[in-house]
Amino acid sequence: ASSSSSSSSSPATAVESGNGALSSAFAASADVVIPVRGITRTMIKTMESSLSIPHLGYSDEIVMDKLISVRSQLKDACLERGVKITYMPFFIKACSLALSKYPILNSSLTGSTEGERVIVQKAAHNIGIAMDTPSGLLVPNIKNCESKSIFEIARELNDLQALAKAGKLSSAYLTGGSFSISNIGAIGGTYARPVIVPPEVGIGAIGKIQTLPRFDATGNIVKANILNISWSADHRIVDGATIAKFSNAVIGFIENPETLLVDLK
Ligand code: CAO
Repeated sequence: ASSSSSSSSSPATAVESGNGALSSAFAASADVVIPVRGITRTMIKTMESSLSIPHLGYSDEIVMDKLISVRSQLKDACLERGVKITYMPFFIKACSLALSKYPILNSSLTGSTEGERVIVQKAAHNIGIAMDTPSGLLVPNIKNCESKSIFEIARELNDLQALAKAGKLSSAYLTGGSFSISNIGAIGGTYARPVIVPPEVGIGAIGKIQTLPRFDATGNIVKANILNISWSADHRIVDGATIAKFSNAVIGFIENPETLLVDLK
């Protein structure tokens, strides 16, 4: 999930960084043994548990033209209030609104035997954000996005990024998530196959915005800002039609950001 490079770092330094990603620009002269601990240990545990979930993959593209314009209009005003606003808070809010329509995606499947099993649809939209931090992949969550404004979500995301950078994310931020988003496009790439974070049942991966040719309503080729979105859902309790409808709802909010105003609280 993350990488680091430094022409002056030795293999020993890279091992000490603890993120398990050795990407020094020189060829190592000997094998390096990396102890599995900390975030790497947690990642192994989470991913092994995720393997037991049958992942349903679904992707689509989003025309970002209107949101790019909206964000550029709001960017300076938010900065004056001390908050950097990116596309993420809009995606988080759009997902929260879509989760209200399709609450099965904000659920957990509990119980290990057939008789014990129940689906718990959660009231709180605690949306996890996959973060590439200096110590590796972490997924802190923003609690109760259903009752927060886009500005409040942006402010919390700024705070989480600062805490992650300083290595100070406490377990309160890292537990209790109910749905996740991974902005892999912040690093690069278009499509992904995101891995569900148990006990959640859904995750979305956002690709990078690309300027690509598309047809307009009259059949002319136009420049469009396109972002690909890839979803994974737990196919034991979420079917293909539901993830497709959920995705359409998110796309509707992002392509027409004015529709986010209707549910403003
Ligand atoms: N396409 C185009 N531009 C993007 C973008 C995308 N997908 N994502 C971010 N940007 C832009 C932002 O809008 C911002 O632009 P300005 O400089 O003009 O303001 C800039 O890139 C930097 O954004 P950011 O990365 O600081 O902030 P963010 O809110 O978009 O994302 C975070 C925050 C934490 C999700 C991101 O920094 C990150 O860590 N992404 C990696 C996630 C990851 O590791 N996923 C894999 C998980 S599985 O191993």
